[in-house]
Amino acid sequence: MTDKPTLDQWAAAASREVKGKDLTWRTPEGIDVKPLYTSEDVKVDPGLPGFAPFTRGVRASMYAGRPWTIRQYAGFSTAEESNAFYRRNLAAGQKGLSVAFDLATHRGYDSDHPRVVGDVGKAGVAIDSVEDMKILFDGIPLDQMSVSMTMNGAVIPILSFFIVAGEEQGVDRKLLDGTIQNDILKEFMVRNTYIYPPEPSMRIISDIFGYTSREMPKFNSISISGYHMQEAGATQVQELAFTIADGMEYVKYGVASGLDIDKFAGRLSFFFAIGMNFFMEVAKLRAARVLWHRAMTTLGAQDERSKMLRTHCQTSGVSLTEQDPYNNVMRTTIEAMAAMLGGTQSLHTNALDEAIALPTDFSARIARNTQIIIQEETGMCNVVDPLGGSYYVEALTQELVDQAQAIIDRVQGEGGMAKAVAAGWPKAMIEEAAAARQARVDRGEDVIVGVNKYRLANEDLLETLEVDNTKVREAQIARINKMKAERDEAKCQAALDALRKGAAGPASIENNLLALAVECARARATLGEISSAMEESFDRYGTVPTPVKGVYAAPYKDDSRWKQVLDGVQAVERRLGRKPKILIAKMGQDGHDRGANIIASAFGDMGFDVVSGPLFQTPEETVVLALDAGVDVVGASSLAAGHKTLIPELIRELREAGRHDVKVIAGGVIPPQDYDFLRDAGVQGIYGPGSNVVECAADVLRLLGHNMPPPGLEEAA
Ligand code: MLC
Ligand code: 5AD
Repeated sequence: MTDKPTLDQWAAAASREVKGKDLTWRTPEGIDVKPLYTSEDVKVDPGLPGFAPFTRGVRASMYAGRPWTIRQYAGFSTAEESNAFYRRNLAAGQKGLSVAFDLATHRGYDSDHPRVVGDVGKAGVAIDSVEDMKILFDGIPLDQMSVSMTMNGAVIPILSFFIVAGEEQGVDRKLLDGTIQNDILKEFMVRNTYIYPPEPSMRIISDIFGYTSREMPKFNSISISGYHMQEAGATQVQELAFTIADGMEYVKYGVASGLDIDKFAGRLSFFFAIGMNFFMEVAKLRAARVLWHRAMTTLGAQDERSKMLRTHCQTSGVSLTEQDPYNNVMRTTIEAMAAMLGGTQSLHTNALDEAIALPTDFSARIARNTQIIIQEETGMCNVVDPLGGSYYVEALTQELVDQAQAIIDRVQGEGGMAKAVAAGWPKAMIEEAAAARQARVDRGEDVIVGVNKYRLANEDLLETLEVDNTKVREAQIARINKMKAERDEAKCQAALDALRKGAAGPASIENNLLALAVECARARATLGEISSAMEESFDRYGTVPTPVKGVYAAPYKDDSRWKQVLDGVQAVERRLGRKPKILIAKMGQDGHDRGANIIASAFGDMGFDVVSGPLFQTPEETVVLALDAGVDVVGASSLAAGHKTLIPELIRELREAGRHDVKVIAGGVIPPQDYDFLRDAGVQGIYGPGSNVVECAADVLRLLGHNMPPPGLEEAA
C-alpha cells in the first residue's frame, strides 16, 4: 500500500505538469484563488441551515420545502399592457410579481411633465395615480400574490397607491404581501433615481419602516440592494460590504426614529447581483448572511429573525452582450445556478435581449423557463445547500467575510454609510473598479465570448420590443385630465396640504408621510402632486459627475494603439490651438451613468478636454451647455430607450443655433434597428454595448478631421 500523498507532493506534480507556471488566479477583488483547496483551507464550520448565522441558508428545509420564488422584473408602456404581460407570465409558471416603473414615475413626475417627454412608458410602466395602479393589478388578488415594486425616489406616492389599490380591491393592508425597494443610499452611489437630498430621503425611509411595521406586518419594507453596485462595476467584495453597511445605516436610522429594532428588522430584505464568477457568487450570498447576522447582533437585535438575511437575486445585466445574444441564455443559466446554490429566496433571470431592449414575450419565456427547468427537471432543489462543505466554497465564503468586514469597519469608523456616501469614496471606489474592468475587456484580458474573442463576422438582427412613447404619453395625459376633472378638488387639496405640513414638520406618527400620502391617494392626487408637496420642504437634489482619472490609462502604458490615439489627440490639439473638447451628455430621466463615466475617464486619460454634463438634462439644456463650453463633439449616453426622442431633438436644437459643425455621437443601449433612424437624424457615430473605448476615440478623431489608421495597423503606422 502506498502512503497518502502530501500537499507538497501534489504541488510538485502540478508544477511539473504546467512547467512551473504560477496557477494562482488573482480576482478583481484582489483575492488570490489557488488551483486547489483542501480540508486545511476550511477554518470555520458553516453549521446547519436554518440556524444562526445562516451560512447554509435561512430555512432548515430550503428548496426541498419550497423552492425560491420565480419573480421576473417587468413593466413597460401602460398599466393595461403591463397587466396583460403579468397575467401571461403567471399563467406560464412565474410565481411572484415585480414591477418596473418608467423613469418619469421614478423621479416623481407625472406623464404630462415637460421634462419627461422621452421617458414615459419606456423603461417601465407609467403610473400617475391610484387609477393606474388599480389597472396594473386588475384581476391579480393582492392578498394572494406577493408583489415587489422597485421604487426609491417616488416611494411615498407609489406605496400609497399600492395600499389604496389593495383597499379598493377589498384587501386589508394587513394582508398585503410584497416588497418595496426603498433603498436610497445606493441611489446616491450608483442608480441615481433619487428625488430629494439625502437627509429628507432617510426620513422617508424611517417613516415607511414605522408605517409598515404598524400596519403591514407581511410587507418587506426595504430591499437593500447591492445589485446596482455590481452593475455599475463594483467588485463582489465592494458590493457585499457596501450593501451590508447600507443595511446597518437604515437600522440605525430606524432605531433613532424611535422604533424597536425587533419590530421592524425582520422585514428588511436584500437584493444582490449574480455575475459570471460562479463560486464567488455562491460564496457571496453565504458571506452576506454571516455578515448580516454579525452586524445585527452588534446593533442589539434579539430576535433571530431580525438577523436573518433574506434576499432576492437578479442575474447580471452587465455580463450580457449585444453580440451573439444567444450566448446570454447560457450566461444566465450559469448565474441562476449560482444564485440558487447560494440560497436565494427569490430570483429574476435576465432575458437574452437584455443588452438591446426590454424583453419580448419570446425572450421573457426563455428567461423564465431557465428557472423552471432548474426547479422541475434537475433534482437540484432536493438537497439543502449541496455545495456546503466544498473546501473551495467554504474557504471563499470566509475570505469574503473577512475582506468585506474590513470595508464595513472603515465605513463604521468614519461614522456610517450616509457619511461615506456624502464623502463620495464608495462611489469613487466603484467607478475605479468599473474603469479597470473596461480596460481589461478592451485589452482582451477578460474574455467575453462573441465580443472580444470569437466575434461573429455578421450578426442577425433580433426582434425587439418597441414602445411608442408618444402614444403612451397621450393616453396617460388623457387619464390624468379625466381623473382631475372628476375628483373632489377641495378634498384632494386638503389632503395635499396636510402632506405639505407633515413634510415641513418634524418626523412623528402624526407627520408620517406615508399615512398622509394614503389620504392623498384616496382623494385622487397624482404622483407628481404628492411628490411636489414634499419637494416644497425637501427640495430636489442634483449632482455633477466627477469621473476618476488615470485608471483607464494605467494598463495601456505600453500599448501601440493607445499611443496612436494619444498622438492623434495631440495632432488635433496643435491644429485647434487647444485640446479637442467633448461633452458627455445624459438627457432625460435616465440615471445609468456607468458608461458615461467610463467614457469620460478614458477620454480624459487620452488627452481630450471632457465636460461631464449633469444628469437629467433636457436636449435644450444640453445644447446650452455644449455651446457655453465650446465643445467639438457631444456624446449622448442613453440606456433607457429615450434615444429616438431626445437625440434628434438635441441635433435639431444645435442646427437651429446654426451649429452644424458640432458633431453628435451616441452610445449605450440602442437597438441596431434604430441605427438608421439616428444616422438620418444626424448622429455621426453609434457605440453599443461591447464597443471598444479606444476605437471609439479613434472614430472621434476621424470626425475631427484627423487621419487615423484603422485598428490593427498600429505596428505599420
Ligand atoms: C419560504 N417559506 C417557507 C420556506 N421557504 N416556509 C416553509 N418552508 C420553507 N422552506 C415561506 C417564507 O417564510 C415566507 O412566508 C413565504 O414562504 C415566502 O417565501 P420568501 O422566502 O419570503 O420569498 P418571497 O415572498 O419571494 O420574498 C423574498 C424576499 C422579498 C424576502 C427577498 O423581499 C422579495 O420578494 N424581494 C424581491 C425584490 C425584487 O424583485 N426586486 C427587483 C429589483 S429589480 P412569511 O410568512 O415568512 O413571509 C431592480 C432593477 C432596476 O432593482 O434597477 O430597476
Ligand atoms: N423590464 C424587465 N427588466 C428590466 N430591467 C430594467 N427594467 C426592466 C423592465 N422594464 C432589468 C434589466 C436591467 C436591470 C437593472 O433590470 O435586466 O439590467
